[in-house]
This record gives sequence, structure tokens and C-alpha cells, in this order.
Amino acid sequence: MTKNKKLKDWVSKMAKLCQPEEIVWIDGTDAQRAVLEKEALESGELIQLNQEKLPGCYLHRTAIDDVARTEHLTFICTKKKRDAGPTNNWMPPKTAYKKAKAIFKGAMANRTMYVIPFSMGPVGSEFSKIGVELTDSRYVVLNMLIMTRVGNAVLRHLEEKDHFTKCLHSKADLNINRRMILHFPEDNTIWSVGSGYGGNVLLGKKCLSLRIASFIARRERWFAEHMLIMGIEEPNGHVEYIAAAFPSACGKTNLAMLIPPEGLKIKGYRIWTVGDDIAWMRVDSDGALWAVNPESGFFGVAPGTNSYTNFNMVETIKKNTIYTNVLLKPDKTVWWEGADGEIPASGIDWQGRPWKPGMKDHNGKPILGAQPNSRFTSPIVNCPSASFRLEQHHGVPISAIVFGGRRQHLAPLVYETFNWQHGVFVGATMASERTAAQVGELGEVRRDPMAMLPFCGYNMAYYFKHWLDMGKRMPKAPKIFHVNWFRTDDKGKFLWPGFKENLRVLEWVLDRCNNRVGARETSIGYVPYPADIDMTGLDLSEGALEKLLEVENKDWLEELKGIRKFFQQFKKDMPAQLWDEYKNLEKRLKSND
Ligand code: GTP
Ligand code: SPV
Ligand code: MN
Repeated sequence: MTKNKKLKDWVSKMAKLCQPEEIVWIDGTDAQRAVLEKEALESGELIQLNQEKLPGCYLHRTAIDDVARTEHLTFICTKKKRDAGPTNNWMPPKTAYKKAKAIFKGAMANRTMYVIPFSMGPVGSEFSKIGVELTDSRYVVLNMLIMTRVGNAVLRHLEEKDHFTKCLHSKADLNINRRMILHFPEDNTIWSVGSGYGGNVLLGKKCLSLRIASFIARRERWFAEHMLIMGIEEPNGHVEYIAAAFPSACGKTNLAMLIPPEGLKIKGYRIWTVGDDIAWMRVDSDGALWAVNPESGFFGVAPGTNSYTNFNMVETIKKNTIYTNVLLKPDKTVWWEGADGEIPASGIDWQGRPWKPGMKDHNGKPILGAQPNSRFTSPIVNCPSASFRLEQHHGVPISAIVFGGRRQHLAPLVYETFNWQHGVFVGATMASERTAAQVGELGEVRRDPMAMLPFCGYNMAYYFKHWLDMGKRMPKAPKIFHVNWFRTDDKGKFLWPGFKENLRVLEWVLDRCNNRVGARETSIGYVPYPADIDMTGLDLSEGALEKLLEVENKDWLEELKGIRKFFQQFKKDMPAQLWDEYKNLEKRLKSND
């Protein structure tokens, strides 16, 4: 299989620990994939969907308590606690290995251990990183085949290059009390046990491409970020690229592949999707920031996906897609809350139980057909808006970085930061209401700097410092913006229609990047004049746009309290520049009051 001794030795050692019945190397061929699919159907891991309507599509159901990332069971295991920082769960490496070993021991008995060599980024690109995941789950193998570049080409590459991330996964007994997602950045190693849910087990994704990669990126001076990457083709045919960080389930996938609303389409805009979740970005010799998407698939949120909210995704997931925890219809197609068409009269819900609309649980709450964090895994190449620069090793140049969160109050629709340092402050103070993408209380506002709170593989204070330093190395740094699609009126209704209409805001962003429009200077940054947002074909209620662009100094003064508390936990590790920005903001808010 491989001549790489380090790889061979590691696979044998892990096999000795986990005791699989056999070892199968994943070669990336269609023939092997077909065998795995057949076996997964026989074992019940997959359910075959209607192959006429949904060719190459399957359904998978996870355990009921294994439906989202479990952040409280996710650890950064550095030798020193300080290197993990106050926002990460920490365990000393020795303890972590010991605890996990007890669970991994014999966990693959009577099962096959699959060896998945994968590349994050195009195979052979100097920007790409290689990982090898060992797993006892066929579902993991089949998802990794979609999400990453897998197979023999990667092994050949490993023959010359010795660096790879060692990723070990076992479902074990899927017991939440014996579940751990452990990262050892100092050993370039990930161990995940006891789960079968996406973000916990597709180790190339959040574990490698964000937690481990962010640790490496600091050392090698680049960025590994929780960001979408999109190209906006302007009326003159020129394509400008932006990267945007929103917390989980806050709209990255939707934005990355939007279709311009009619009113703007006539101008000639078109969107090109580069990535919907992860961006690796480097400063190039031209002094600008260039981005690649290390993934080759989407692991998208199903509920709410329909032809209005995301036409391109509806097209993408019609073939070669694995659905997880959605409703199964009698005709063997799938459905979720907020899908196209009629609500089905009956079906099998995500827990495998007969379902009808209007059913309630014993607390009187509606029983959902699909789990709120149900997802689909689909290859990017299926997407009608997939960028022609996806395989380009160099990536795309980034004109603007956009931060955003889910805030009912406070944050205006959009504002531009004063400069890089202020932009880093705005990223570092991002906050958002909690969604179903992670286990916990829905709706609670939490600080989520750069949307990386659950994904930064080291002390976030060092991470902020890294962001500040990178700004100094970029003569052509992108401008930094903040958006909020989720502001509501007094009755709790969204003021902004969102989705495709968000392009109107991005148009302003690009106009600002190209010095084409002015702006109103406020305490928090530059806010658009309402007349500068093109509203052709969109009727908002009287005064809604003004309300969306409002900056209330007294509310922001209140917000400062939460920011202060968040910053204080980093103690003396917090970069002084961010405290300076804090004080400047406070000063501006008080003097403009
Ligand atoms: P992860 O995959 O978890 O990182 O999520 P994501 O950031 O890619 O989020 P996604 O695009 O899947 O959107 C999540 C939810 O937000 C969906 O239910 C969408 O319907 C909703 N959503 C997305 N964009 C908008 C918007 O502009 N306005 C409103 N109101 N909702 C939106
Ligand atoms: C997220 O939660 O941000 C996701 C899904 O993109 S998962 O891969 O599960 O982390
Ligand atoms: Mn995500």
C-alpha cells in the first residue's frame, strides 16, 4: 500500500490497540466505493433512496443523542494549559491518551478498520495538508470520499512527504458518556471516539482543517478560518472575491451560492462558489490575501433549504448525496422542515418512527420530521455555481473579509471597520445567538470571535495577536466588514428578507472596497447611507432600512460590558491593541451620545 514506514508503523500500532478483524485501505476508486455502499446498505448504516429521483443518494440516521457537535466533550490537549487558553476545554496529553486508550482498546473487534489517506486542498499543492484517518465506520469513509480528496494519489504523495495528521476514530459503543474528541496539536494527532456525527468524526473538517490547521497556521504565518469564499462577478465581468465568517448555522452556505435577486440580476451580477465553511488564506508575493477551500464537498444544514432560500443547493443535492437525519417519504425521497413542496402526509421521521404532520410530544411540542441539525453531504462539483478556480492551487484574492452573527438587536445590517486593527477588534468581539449546530441552549447570545470559538486549536489571545500581526504583513490587506441579517422589529420579525437579497449589501461592500460610495461615520464604523443600497425590486416596510442601519450608542455601551468580561478572561495574554480599540470605542460612544 505504502512505502512510508512512519505510516505503516502507526497503522499497525493503532490496529493493535483497536483490534479490528481486518484492515482495508481506501484507494479512492468507484469500484471500492460501490462495495462499501453495498455493505452499508446490508448493515443498515445506509438506506437506499429512490434511485430514479435521487440517483446515488442515501439516508443515514445517527443515534438520538449524537446529532450535533458536542463542544463540552471536545478538548485541546497541549502540554501547557495556557496554550489551550481559557475558551477551550483542556486536558494534559498524557491523561487524554490514557483515558481514550481505555475506550479504544478492542473497540474495533469484529469490525473493519478503514485507512483513509486524504488531502485537504488539491493533491500536491504546497498549500494542502495531508491526513490519514483510521475509522471503523463506513459512513465516515463514504462521507470523507465526498468531503476530501481521498486515495492512492495521496499515498503516492506521502511517499515523498512525511508530514501527515494522524486521525483515529472509532464509533466504539456510541455512548455519550464515553465520547471524546481530542486534539493533540503538538503531535499533529486527533483522536475521536464514541460518536458518529459529522463534525465529531469527519476528522478532515473541523478537527484538522480548523483546530489543528489554525495551530499550524500561526507557526507558518497563514490563516485557517471558519469562512465561506465566494466570487462576485460584477457587471463589467470582473470577479471580486470575499471571505465571510459566520458562526455555525448562521448562513455561510446560503450566502456562498446565492442567486442574485431579479432587481440586481439585470445589472449582470453572478456568484461563483469557492467554499461554504472553511478558508485557508495566505499572504502572497503581491501583498494581498489569497484563499483556498480545503474541502471538496458541502456538509450543509437541511432544514430551511428550498428553491427560494438556496436554489443552487437544491440542484446540488439531487445526486450522489448522503442525507443524515432527515424525514423519509413513502416514495423513498426525503423531506425536512422548510423544504420545497407540500408537507408530506406521512413519513418516517429522523428517529425511524412513523410520522404525520401535527404530531405533538408529551410536552405538547411539535414532533419534527427532520432533526434541526440534519444535514446532507454533497460534492462541490454538483453545484451549478461552483467556481472554475476550485482546483487552482493558488486560490483566489480576497477583497473583503466579512464577519457576521445572529443578533436580534444591536448590530446594524452592515458596517465597515475603520482599519485592520479595528477590524480585528470587531471580529474578536463577535457574538451570536446559539443554533442547533452544537448541543446547548438555543438562542443564548454568546461571544464567538471570528466564528472560531469552538474551532481555534490554541489560546484565542494568541490567535488575536496572530490576526494583528498578519495585518502588518499585508500591504494590500482586505477591508473588514460586519453584517447582521437577523435584526428584528418589536414583534420579533426579521427586518431584512435575507438570502438572495443579501447581495444588495455585498454590492455596497464592494463599492466601498473600490472607493465608489461614501458612508456615514458612526461610533462603531462606517454605515451606508440608505440611498446607497440598491433596493430595485425590493419593497421593505416604511422606515425598515433606516431601522436596519441604526446605531444606538446606549445599547453599544451596554454591549461593552460583555466585551470587557470576555476580554478579561485572557488576562495578560490579551493583546494591548485590542484593549486600545475597546477604549477608543468607549470614548467615541460617550462623546457621540
Ligand atoms: P454551518 O454549516 O453550521 O457552518 O452553517 P452555515 O453558516 O453554513 O449556515 P447555513 O447557510 O446552512 O444557514 C443556516 C440557517 O440559517 C438555515 O436555516 C437558513 O435558512 C438560515 N439563513 C441563512 N441565511 C439567512 C438569511 O440571510 N436570513 C435569515 N433570516 N436566515 C438565514
Ligand atoms: C458547523 O457546525 O459549523 C458545521 C457542521 O459546519 S460540523 O461539521 O458538524 O461542524
Ligand atoms: Mn461550519
